[in-house]
Amino acid sequence: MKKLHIQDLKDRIGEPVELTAWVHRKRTHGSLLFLVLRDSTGVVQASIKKDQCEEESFNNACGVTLESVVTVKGTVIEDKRAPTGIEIKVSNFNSVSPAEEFPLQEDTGLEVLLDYRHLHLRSTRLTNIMKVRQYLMEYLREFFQKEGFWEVWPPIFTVAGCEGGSTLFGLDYYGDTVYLSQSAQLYLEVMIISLEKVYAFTPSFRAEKSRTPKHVTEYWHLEQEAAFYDNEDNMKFQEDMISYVCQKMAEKQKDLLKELGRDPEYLKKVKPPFYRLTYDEALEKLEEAGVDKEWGDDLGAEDEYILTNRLDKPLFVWRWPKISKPFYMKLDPQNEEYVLNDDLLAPDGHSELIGGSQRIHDYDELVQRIEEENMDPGAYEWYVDMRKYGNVPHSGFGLGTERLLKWMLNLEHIRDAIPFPRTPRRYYP
Ligand code: NSS
Repeated sequence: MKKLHIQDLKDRIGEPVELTAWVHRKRTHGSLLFLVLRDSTGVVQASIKKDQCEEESFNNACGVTLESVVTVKGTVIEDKRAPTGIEIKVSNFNSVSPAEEFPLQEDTGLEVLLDYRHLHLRSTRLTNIMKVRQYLMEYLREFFQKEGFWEVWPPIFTVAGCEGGSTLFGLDYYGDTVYLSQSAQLYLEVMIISLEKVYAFTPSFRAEKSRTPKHVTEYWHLEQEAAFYDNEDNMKFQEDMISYVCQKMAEKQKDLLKELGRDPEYLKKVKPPFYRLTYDEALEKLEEAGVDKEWGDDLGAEDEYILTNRLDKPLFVWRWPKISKPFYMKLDPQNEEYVLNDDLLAPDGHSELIGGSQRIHDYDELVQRIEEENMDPGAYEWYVDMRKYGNVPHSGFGLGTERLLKWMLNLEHIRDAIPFPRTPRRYYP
């Protein structure tokens, strides 16, 4: 059964049609009833006049509730006053799946909206965001294909984290403890030895303690790993990738962007080179702004805001102190107190989009770093082992796709960038 869609109606002006859709809005003017009908492709106005359709149809239509599924038969006409410039003049109306009174209204509060996420996802705004999200994933994949990368599928049950133990979710695995993946990086480092340039889209899990507009406990992580890429190649790839998806979105999805309140021109300007500050330079900037930080401190939300406020494209903060970053990052041969890495920050305090680095490929250097960090070498045995058999310099990064979407659409909170947000206090529905 192939259904007619609202987007196809513009090609059917003057023709009789039968459309099945949801009742999005309803308004009456005496003997004239207007319904706005919705499906996945958009909305259309349907007008039902008492003297132009069967009496039973008119009565049924008058009693229809919002979110009911209905089938209308009628003629498509052009009407400048209708929201989309066309209208269906209805001759026959049928309620296919009536809805109970819809519990969500314009003024429904946030917590209730989240409790009813299964219904709220029908809203025009969230529907449009989900469409942009799909396009974002598509354009990202397209970029990787264009650059000759292989997509790979790492595991979600893992034996060790790579971003520190404090945000690991552990679970019982037939009597053993395993962890939900924080990052696929260590596994991607395996895959590059055979495929050289790889990427993966996976869910990553972080047992975050803090509730902020940029953290969820489950997010979609896009990770890249490439043999023979140094840190500079890695940063270049990141800016080309971000710029590619911004250009493509601005070019192909103008209407969606405008409906969501983001000017496509803003995204069009996101072109390389991005801004760059070394960690030390970033600290100086913060000091000028009156923020005192200890060398080695991480950057907080406030700091990120100060550094990126009103920038027209993202900012790399690169070459961080070794003490503030994980064990696997390659030490800077110029000064081993630093690592060859970058964090890519989105403008206007939209937070860190990407964390990337060159990796340690030398066996002894890696063992030494694991010991220095007092980590359990047993958990990383296989990761270290592969350094014995023909490893090469390599780099990679991880991008939080919800964060990228949050910035691209200027969303206030990351929860709207994902259909069913998981936060420390919420895993329902
Ligand atoms: O911890 S990261 O900075 N880096 C890694 O996990 C590396 N092992 C990735 C790699 O090199 N393959 O996380 C990467 C990105 C970070 O920049 C954010 O954009 C995103 O993952 N991220 C998150 N997004 C949403 N919610 C949470 N809690 C979150 N944590 C990280």
